[in-house]
Amino acid sequence: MNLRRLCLLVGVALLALALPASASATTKGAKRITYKFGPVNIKPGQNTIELENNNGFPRVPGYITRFKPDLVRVKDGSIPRVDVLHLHHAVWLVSDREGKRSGPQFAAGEEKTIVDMPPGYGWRSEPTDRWVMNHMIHNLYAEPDRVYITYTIDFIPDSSPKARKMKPVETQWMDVEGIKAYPVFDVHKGTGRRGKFTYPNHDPNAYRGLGYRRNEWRVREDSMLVGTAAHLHPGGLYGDLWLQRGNRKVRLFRSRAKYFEPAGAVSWDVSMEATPRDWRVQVRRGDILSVTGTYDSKRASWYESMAIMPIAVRRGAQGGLDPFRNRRRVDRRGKITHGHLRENRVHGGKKWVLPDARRLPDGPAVSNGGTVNIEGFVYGQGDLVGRGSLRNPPVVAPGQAFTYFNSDAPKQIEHTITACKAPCNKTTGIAYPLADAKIQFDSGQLGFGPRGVTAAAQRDTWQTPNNLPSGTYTYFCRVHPFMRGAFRVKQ
Ligand SMILES: [Cu+2]
Repeated sequence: MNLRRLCLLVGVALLALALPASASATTKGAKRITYKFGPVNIKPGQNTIELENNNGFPRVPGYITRFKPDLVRVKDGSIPRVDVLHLHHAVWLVSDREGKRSGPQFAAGEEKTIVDMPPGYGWRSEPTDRWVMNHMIHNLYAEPDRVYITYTIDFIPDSSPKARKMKPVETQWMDVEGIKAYPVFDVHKGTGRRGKFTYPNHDPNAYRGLGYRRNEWRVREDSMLVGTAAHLHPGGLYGDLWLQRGNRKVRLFRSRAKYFEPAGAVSWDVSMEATPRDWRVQVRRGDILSVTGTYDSKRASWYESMAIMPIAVRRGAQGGLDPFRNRRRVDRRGKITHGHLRENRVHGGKKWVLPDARRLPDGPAVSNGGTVNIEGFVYGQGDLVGRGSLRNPPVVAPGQAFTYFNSDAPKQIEHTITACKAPCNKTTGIAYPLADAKIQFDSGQLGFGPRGVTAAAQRDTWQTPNNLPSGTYTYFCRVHPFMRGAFRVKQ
């Protein structure tokens, strides 16, 4: 979906208020202002994408030099734990009155990267600009909540003498899936090379039949790049920015994920490396920039992953290093933009009360083509969190298949059946459970949503594979990972 269509959708979206919450002086000539977008009402188990008008931006002309996103509860201002409420993404779309600047300007995922321009650079902001928020807040539990998306900016108004020396940058959106409301790809365990999967390089079906590559940007005028950092999901190792000129290609920056997570590259307990403050790269008209994302594929599958590297660009500007002549001075190690965040403190994977499904007695037999319902966040049979005989895995004969049906779909509650390594019965947290079973399967998010603007699979059923060897298969819901279940293949 292109941006124009996104903006059209805004017409039918709800109007939300964004209010300045606090202001305190910071670096010379700049004001630090926190805006609150919302309140956003969070429905039980929601995982939906919304587009809404956003009135939270400066009412005088000037420059935004720093941008720090967050998510806070309305009731007490606390930051929700990421294993409970999750800022899947927020994208701040900004357009000016003439339509010269238009598109995603700032973006955040749960890694909450802070954008901080080197001195003298900033995004132009006019009171006549139009701001739109594209957000996806994921409720991992059935309890409703209310939150604000907050963003703290450093702002240099035109009335400040500092503003006269400011050089405007714009955001060039670089995304392996191009500009889409839900730009995702799957990383399957065991794919790629030597335990690493790079998208699009390792996916033979990426961009098939398109006639162009979604991860590329052809530079239209000589320009200078000023900064970038990657957005990845758990499992992500690094995002790379490349430049091709004729038949020469060079890497401009590798944005590495620094995991604080004790279990490694498996959770949102991470900070991304951004370019060094003095990183300046000269690009020429006709150059092709591209982005790739690399994930760990040894430990688990990572469904619906992202790889995005927005670049701050001085369009039409000369200056900066020629990356072919200064390879080493350009492609240097970056710096993480924040330390460990307290909301990432519940890692999961501890002993819990759930049974080991492999030792449970057989549940009822499901006939070939039979159905197991999912309702009220409970798998109809074989739910490990359920009581008594509900826990016992339904049994299907080898070579046969049965269907999971999501009865919660009309309530915009999507569930998945995603294989996890048995017993898959430990406590839920940001690092557990994982899609780490030896034999992988995943249903997709069973449910329906607006076309192109949803994570839902646009169906409410999923059929189990009919080629599974005998055994007990444990699974979880990727959307609500406290949901655990099992089924059994048995003669
Ligand atoms: Cu679910």
